[in-house]
Amino acid sequence: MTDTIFALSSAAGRAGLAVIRLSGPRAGAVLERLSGGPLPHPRKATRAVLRDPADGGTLDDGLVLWFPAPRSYTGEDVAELHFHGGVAVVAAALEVLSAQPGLRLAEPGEFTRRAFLAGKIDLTAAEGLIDLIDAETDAQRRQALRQADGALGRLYAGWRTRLVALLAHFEASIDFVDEPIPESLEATVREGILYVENELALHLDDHRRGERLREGVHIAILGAPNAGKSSLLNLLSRRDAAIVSSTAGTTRDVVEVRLDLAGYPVTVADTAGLRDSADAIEAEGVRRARARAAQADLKLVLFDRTAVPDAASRDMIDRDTIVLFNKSDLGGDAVPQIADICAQYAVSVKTGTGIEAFLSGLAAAVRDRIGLGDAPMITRSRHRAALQDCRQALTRAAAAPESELAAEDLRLAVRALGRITGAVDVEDLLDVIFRDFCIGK
Ligand SMILES: Nc1nc2c(ncn2[C@@H]2O[C@H](COP(=O)(O)OP(=O)(O)OP(=O)(O)O)[C@@H](O)[C@H]2O)c(=O)[nH]1
Ligand SMILES: [Mg+2]
Repeated sequence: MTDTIFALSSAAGRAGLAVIRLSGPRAGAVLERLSGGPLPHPRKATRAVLRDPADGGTLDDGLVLWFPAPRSYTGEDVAELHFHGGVAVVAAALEVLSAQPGLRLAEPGEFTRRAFLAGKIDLTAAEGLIDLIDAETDAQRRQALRQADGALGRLYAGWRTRLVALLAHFEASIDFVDEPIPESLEATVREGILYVENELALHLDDHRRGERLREGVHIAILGAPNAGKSSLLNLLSRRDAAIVSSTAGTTRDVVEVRLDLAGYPVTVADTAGLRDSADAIEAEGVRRARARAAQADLKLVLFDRTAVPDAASRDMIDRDTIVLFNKSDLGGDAVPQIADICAQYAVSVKTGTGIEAFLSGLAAAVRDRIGLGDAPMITRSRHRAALQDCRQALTRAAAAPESELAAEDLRLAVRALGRITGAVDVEDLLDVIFRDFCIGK
C-alpha cells in the first residue's frame, strides 16, 4: 500500500493559521480518529475539535476539509487540518500524526509529485508551481501562474500530437512495404514536419525572455575608478550595499544586489573601476568586472562628466548599454554624444538630478528584454535544450532521403517534446524537478 504522507503546508513559524495536509489511503481514517466523528462532507470546511487519539487530549479547536480521491490535489484521498498557527500547537499535531500507523512525513515536493504521477498535472505545470511559490515580483508571479495553469504544457502537447500523427503515416508505410507510400502523402508529411519545425524556431527565437524573467535580468555597472558606480548601486538598492569613497579603486569584488525594478526582477552588479593596475588584487577586480560585462544582459557604463571619457569604458558600449554622465552637479562641458547606438543620460547620483528619467529608461530597457508577450515563453534551460533537440531532429527528418530514416528522426523529435511535459523518460527527471519544492507542497 502507498504510504500516507503528511506535512505542514503553510509556512513554518508563528502565524494566524497553520494548515497540515495528509494524502494517501489512510488520510480518511486518521481524520476520523482525530476529529472523533464521521468524515465531514467532501470539500466543505467543517469545524472540529481535534484530539490526540492516544489520550483524548485536545490539540486544538479548528477546521477540517476532506477531499476523497480522485478529486483532490494529489488524486488520492486528501485531508486538511487547519489549526491556530502557534508553534507548539503545530509541533504537537505533527507529533500525533507521526504516531499514527502507516503515516510518515512527506518529502519535499512529494504532494506535487503524486499529483504528477496521478496525471493531474504535467511537468511544466509542476515547475510553474515551484516558480509561483518562489515568485518575488509581479511579472514573475504572472508568468508562473500561466505556466502552472498549463499554457506551456498545452503548447508542447499540441506539437507532440501533430508529430505523432505524422509519424503514424510513416509507420503505416513502413509496415506495408509492398505498397510504397504515395508521393502526395509523403509531401504532406514533410510539409507537416516543416510546419512544426518553423513554429519551434519562432518559439526558440525569444531572446531568452522567459528564462530572464525567471532568473532576473543581469545588469552590470561599469566605468573608470571613481565615476560613481558604487554610489549608483546604493541608490538603486536604497541601501549602503557597497563602500563609497573618494579613493580611486575602492571596489574590487563584484557586489551584487537583487532588486524589483518596476515589477521585474533584476540583479545589479557593481564592479571594480576599469584601469590598468600594477596592484594584483585590483587587476583581479578589473578582470572580474570584464567577465561580468561579458555575461550581462544590460550594461550601465558610467563616466565622470568632469573628466575626459576613458577608452576602457568607451570600449564597453554596445546596443545593450545605457551610458550615464555622472556628477552633473559639478558642472562640466556639455555632454558629448558618445555613441548613437544606445541611450545616454546626464545625471548626478549625489543630488538626484536626471535620475528619474534614467530610471524610467532603465525600466523600459528591462521590460524590452523580458516583457510578457501573449505567447507562453520558455522558462528553463531544460526546456530549451529539449526544444533544440526536437528542432534538429525535425530538420533531419524533413531532409531524410528515405521514410525509415525520417521516421526514426521523427520519433526522436516526439521523445524530445515528451521529455519536457513528462510524457516519456521521466524517472530520472523527477528527482531533479521535485527536490526544488518545499516540504508540504
Ligand atoms: N559631486 C558628486 N560626487 C559624486 C557623485 N557620485 C559619486 N560621487 C563621489 O565620487 C566618489 C567615488 O564614488 P564611488 O561611488 O565610490 O565611485 P566608484 O565608481 O564606485 O569608484 P571605484 O570603486 O573606486 O571604482 C565618492 O566620493 C562619491 O561621493 C555625484 O553625482 N556628484
Ligand atoms: Mg566602487
